[in-house]
Amino acid sequence: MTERREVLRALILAGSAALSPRPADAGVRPTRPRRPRVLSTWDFGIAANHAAWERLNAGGTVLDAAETGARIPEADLANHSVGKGGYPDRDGIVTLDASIMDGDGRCGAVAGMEDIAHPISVARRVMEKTPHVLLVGAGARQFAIEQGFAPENLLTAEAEAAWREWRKTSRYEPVINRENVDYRQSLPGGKDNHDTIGLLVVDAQGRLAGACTTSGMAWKRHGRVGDSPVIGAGLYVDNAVGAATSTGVGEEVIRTAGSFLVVELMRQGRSPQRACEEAVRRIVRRHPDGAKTLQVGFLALGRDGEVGAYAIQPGFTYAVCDEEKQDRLVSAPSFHR
Ligand code: SD4
Repeated sequence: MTERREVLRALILAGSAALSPRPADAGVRPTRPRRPRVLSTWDFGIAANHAAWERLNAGGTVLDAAETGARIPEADLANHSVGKGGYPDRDGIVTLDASIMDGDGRCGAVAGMEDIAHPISVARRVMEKTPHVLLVGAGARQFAIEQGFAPENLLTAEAEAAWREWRKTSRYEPVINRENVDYRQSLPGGKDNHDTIGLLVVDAQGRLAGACTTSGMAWKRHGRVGDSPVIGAGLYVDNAVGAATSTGVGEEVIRTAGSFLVVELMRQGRSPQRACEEAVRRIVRRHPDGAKTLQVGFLALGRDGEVGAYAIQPGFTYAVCDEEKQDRLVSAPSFHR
């Protein structure tokens, strides 16, 4: 008799638990043991991950690690899509975009900034030294100089040569995985230069941060800003759930609030992988031709270290660094084959 009553009581309790209002993060999947990890977009992510990983292991915060990692491609002159050496806009001016964010919602960004080689560090100063989130153009440059960043010419001879070549036709047409591939292929080292770096970090406590930095689409209209410095588009981080970043045609990512969408889908219970897949499908669905000529890739990191990656087209690679392996490069699955 007592036993039956116990069973009944247990059933009632279970039922009322199922009916009780769901807490805000109720959909979040149970977390597995935490594992520190660094993830970043494209092949050049390997070197960036290394630097971030070292910083983390030397006692740096996740923000320190994200910033340190992002500075590597920014400083690489052979990289024509990030930092100094990046391809200029159609007027021959290099303008840089970057954002940084941690899992507590602290964030900073700069857009369309000229003459400053490390926009990611300026973005961090915006976050830490101002009440603002985003500084643009001349104001961002002025702030950077006030903060001690030295102005310099960001247009390298190689990037200028590519721009002059492009001007012969002035055809603006983003090409999948490589903008204006014809011009890049004609240059030494041009072939492997991919797009934006988005870098995500989680530490052993499940604290997250991310950084995203780019010179944007090559030959863009002067003043054009992509997704990378737009919080929620190119980057979003929430310690309760995870982090996401994007690469590819920024306009598409802004239209769908892509990185925010990935994190929200994870909050509702999707794995990082399934969340990236759904965010890509949302973009594809907007295009009657199935987004055949468009590339966007998302990268996601759960607070438990779980990884997700998905792109519209094949060819999107990302680098993973953790205790087991320091230099893993993975090809992301894609919507189109
Ligand atoms: C942008 N998402 O400015 C960036 C650049 C990029 O492939 O990733 N290009 O739109």
